[in-house]
Amino acid sequence: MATEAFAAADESFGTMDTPPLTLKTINPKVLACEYAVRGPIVARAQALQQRLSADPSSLPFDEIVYCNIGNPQALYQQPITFFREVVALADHPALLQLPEIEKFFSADAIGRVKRILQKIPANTTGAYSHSQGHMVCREDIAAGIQKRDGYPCNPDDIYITNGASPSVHNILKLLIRGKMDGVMVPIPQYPLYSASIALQGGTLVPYYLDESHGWGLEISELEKQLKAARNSGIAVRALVVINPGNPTGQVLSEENKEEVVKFCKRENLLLIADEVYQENIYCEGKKFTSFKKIVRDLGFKDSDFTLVSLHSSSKGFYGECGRRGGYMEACGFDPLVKDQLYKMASVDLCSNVPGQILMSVIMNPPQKGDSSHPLFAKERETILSSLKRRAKMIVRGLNGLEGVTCNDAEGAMYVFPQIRLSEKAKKAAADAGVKADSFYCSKLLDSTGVVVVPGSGFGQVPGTYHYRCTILPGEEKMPAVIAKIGEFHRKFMDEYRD
Ligand code: DCS
Repeated sequence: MATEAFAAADESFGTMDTPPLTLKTINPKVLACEYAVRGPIVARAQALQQRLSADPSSLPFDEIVYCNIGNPQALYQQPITFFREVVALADHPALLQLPEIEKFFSADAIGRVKRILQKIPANTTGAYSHSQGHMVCREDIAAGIQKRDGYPCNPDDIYITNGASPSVHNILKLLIRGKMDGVMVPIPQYPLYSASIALQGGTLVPYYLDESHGWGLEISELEKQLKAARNSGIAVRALVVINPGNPTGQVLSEENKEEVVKFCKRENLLLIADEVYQENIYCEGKKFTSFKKIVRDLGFKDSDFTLVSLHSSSKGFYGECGRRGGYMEACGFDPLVKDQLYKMASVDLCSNVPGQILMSVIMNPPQKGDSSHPLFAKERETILSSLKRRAKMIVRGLNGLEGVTCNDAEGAMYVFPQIRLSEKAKKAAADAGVKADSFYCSKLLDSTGVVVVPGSGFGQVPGTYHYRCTILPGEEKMPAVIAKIGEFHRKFMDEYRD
């Protein structure tokens, strides 16, 4: 069978005129993989950006506002001083010799860098590290996790990666053996999961979040979808939970998380807890509790429960997406499987060392009494309180529009409004050969310069239409962005009224 397939493929790249790679001869799993956050609408936005640079009066707006991606510093969010001081000094330790160094860098950043560099072999960020990351960074991350959860964390369970994305790829690579292996993923979801499952050739088993209950996660839905998948022969192996949610912004309650843990235990599933938005909580009365804490609170030890928890330097109040820091904590893995996970990490040699250091300071930030603490606390509070105001502002604006409903962004960085589109609009989209939500989003881009991502890129209940918009434009700009979206929406509704 396999030989036949290759023989057939050979024919298509057998001649000298055919390039070694064509769409017919590349890995079909790559073709099956989609990632809407940087999809066609964004490509169009980049083309419009070029037109605008060449001739600023060529379009009905004067700038492109990138609300398609959770990339805070691209929208001018400022980095946290302490984190940058540590990374800068670690990369150029000659600065530590300057006689007036304390005028430019805080005393605790200097102290932190000295401590880290002393524990790194050859004291340099320019050498490969242990494949899971330098032990000093893993120890600081583990100490941060322990402080957060109140339970021990073993640095050997930490795998530092270039952002959380490679952790997701690695864990799915480890898990998925073929088409009949299934991974339960929320719908709507962050498309890294669908993309990675497609690349590994597994099966995505969807479970729908309940929009009418604030994008709630219902255990009955998990049970229903698990049963359906198993009945069709799929070996369901893992459950992904994104909390706080992307693109949906919900923060799960503790009781709900307990139910999820018990469900995984009952059904023998690996729980993959994507907790990259753990510091982005805006909802009064809700707080972040890690799945690790819930698992331990329920009395499950490593020997009883297998859990992967993900975190990243890209999100939170730091938004250091370009630094590529992230980690996964893998709890309760069979030691022989851990060896394989280590082997996979070692094939990549190691993640970038400045990203490792950054992730370690994020998990072990200045404490009360440290010289940097007042500035750190102020920067943190300024960013988080502004995000909270922006989240409320945009939800209010969207809910004021005809045919639009939007749940609160309790956490994360996005809103995911539902737009009720007329038959006329749906027909116009079909005539243009695009999905109705893409049609709406590309019209929005063309008339306002605001870039959002169609809901179909994340998955949505068939027949419903959404888009995802970040809450990241600067607070002073937000009213204008909301006004532009509103003005466009009113015109669109009038133009396509049935
Ligand atoms: N998990 C979730 C839920 C995410 O939203 C993201 C990034 C990641 C993992 C991986 O990010 P890093 O590799 O940078 O750690 N979010 C993308 C998004 O939806 N907008 O921006 C990027």
